[in-house]
Amino acid sequence: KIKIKINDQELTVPEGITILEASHEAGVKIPTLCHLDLHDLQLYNKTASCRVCMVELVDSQDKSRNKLVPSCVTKAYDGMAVRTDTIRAITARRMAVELLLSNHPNECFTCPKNLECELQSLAEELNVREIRWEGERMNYPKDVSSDAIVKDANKCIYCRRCETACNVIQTCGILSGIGRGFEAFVGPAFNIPMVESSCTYCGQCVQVCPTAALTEMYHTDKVWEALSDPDKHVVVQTAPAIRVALGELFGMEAGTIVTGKMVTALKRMGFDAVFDTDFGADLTIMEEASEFIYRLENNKTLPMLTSCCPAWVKFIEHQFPELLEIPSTCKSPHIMFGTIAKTYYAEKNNLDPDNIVVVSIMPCIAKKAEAARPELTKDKRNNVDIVITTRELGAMIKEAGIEFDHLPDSEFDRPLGETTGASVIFGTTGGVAEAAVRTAYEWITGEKLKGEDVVFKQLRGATGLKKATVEIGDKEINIGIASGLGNARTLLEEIREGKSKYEIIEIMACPGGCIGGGGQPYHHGNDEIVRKRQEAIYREDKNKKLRKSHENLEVLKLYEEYLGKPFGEKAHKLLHTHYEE
Ligand code: HC1
Ligand code: SF4
Repeated sequence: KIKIKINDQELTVPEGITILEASHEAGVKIPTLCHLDLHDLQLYNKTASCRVCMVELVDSQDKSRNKLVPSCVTKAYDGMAVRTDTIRAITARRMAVELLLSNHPNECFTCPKNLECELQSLAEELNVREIRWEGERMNYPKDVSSDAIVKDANKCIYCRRCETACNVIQTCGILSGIGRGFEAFVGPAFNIPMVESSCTYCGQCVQVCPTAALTEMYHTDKVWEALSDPDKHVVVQTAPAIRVALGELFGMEAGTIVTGKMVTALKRMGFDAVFDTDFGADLTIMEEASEFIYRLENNKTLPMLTSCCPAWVKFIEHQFPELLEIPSTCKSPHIMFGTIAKTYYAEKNNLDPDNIVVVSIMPCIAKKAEAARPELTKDKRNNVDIVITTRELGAMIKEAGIEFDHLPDSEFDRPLGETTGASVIFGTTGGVAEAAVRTAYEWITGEKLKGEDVVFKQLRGATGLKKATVEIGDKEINIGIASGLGNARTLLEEIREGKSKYEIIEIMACPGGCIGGGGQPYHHGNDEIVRKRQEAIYREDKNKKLRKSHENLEVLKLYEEYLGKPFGEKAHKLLHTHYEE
């Protein structure tokens, strides 16, 4: 332990701590911009590039030797004295922001990050009242080449957070510094369009970008257009992770469950039917558990990898093309849902599938690119038409003038709105594996899992890489669970080297799973938010009457009336897909 002083407050702090970390203990706020310290998500950005956290180091002998240092990377030492509130420190911090603003498009009104932008809130916090220097500006065209991510290099402040998320956490290596000095920004090597890079569209770079240099491609207007077309029957489905995060956009505590309010809001917006992607998740488990048992009993390729995360699918296609035999062939739940909406649901309700528009509300940016994949769009009748993120849904609710926090609860429509606890937990890392195990266990052993026996604790928690064993009858099933593509890489390398000991591997591209998705409300560097969403997902599971996918009566009816056997011929044709190198 060492003794230091911050603004005359004496503190005893552990050795090795930075001034910024020590300042929290003193209850002093030092503003930051490039800095990220997300312990739960293992994401640390300590580039010290923005200089917004400057503080004054006091020389007790000679004040003229005081110096300014960035507090995020300067370690405290015994006897150190720091002032965060001198005119020199305050001016230096404000100047850093003013210089960034001097080369920043002055378009806050229309910026997609308006009121969510960390540069904007810093300008307010630091009392910047004019942009003193205006001169030459960068003027790069926006990259709108992909269906998923928009890159606006003019708004890049070179904090390198996206680069850390992409290269260190996701190990994708797409983003790096380009150009020098005034013209520098972060983008794919040689500044090729995003669509030509190996980007997975996981959106983790978007989630951490403090400005609007990286945002999702907005598709809200397409939804309004569909809703206003009297010839269209517009159905909407909501992913499991939306209900535990949407409330944050309306000032609610992270982890508040807003399922009922969300359904009411969607009905008021004019959707013809409001359904739940959880139905598609239960359907996925019927197919995936059947596929797993088939592979296990017939000595086919194992481990079987889950396939519901489209960013992860892109990752394996780009980075491990020789392993494309091992992911499950199941389409993802929201795509399965789209297929069923345009076939079974259309037939049952005498609707022309060409007039049905399926909208998916997803916590994910990659789902936009997934819905546009050629093998899924070959037959437009089999897919999802528009994907919007949780944030875009929040924007639409506001646009519609709906006072979200005052809404009463409503229920999803039927039949595609019946769901179970197993499908809710898809929203968190470990959830797909747990849902699959609940079903595989009962199908293999013929025994019922009663009460809380459905909870497989060893598969739970937010850790990025989990290894667990579950006993199913006389078999031990080894399960690997990765969230974050860097963790996925670890498990895939084991497979490539012939060292994998798993029968099932679940992979989600985003740290924490879909609850930490690139399209979720911005966590602004607070990883407690993702943890609270996870707790809410587990609560929602516990509150459900039915907790196993194969108990979903509407799903069972769908097989009886339309699909035939799980993993049978018709189910295969409609609910399975293939992957491409
Ligand atoms: Fe997910 Fe999924 S859980 S991928 O993890 O399988 O996005 O939320 O909708 O499709 O169900 C995401 C979440 C989501 C699908 C399901
Ligand atoms: Fe990297 Fe993911 Fe961003 Fe693509 S979306 S650049 S893979 S972090």
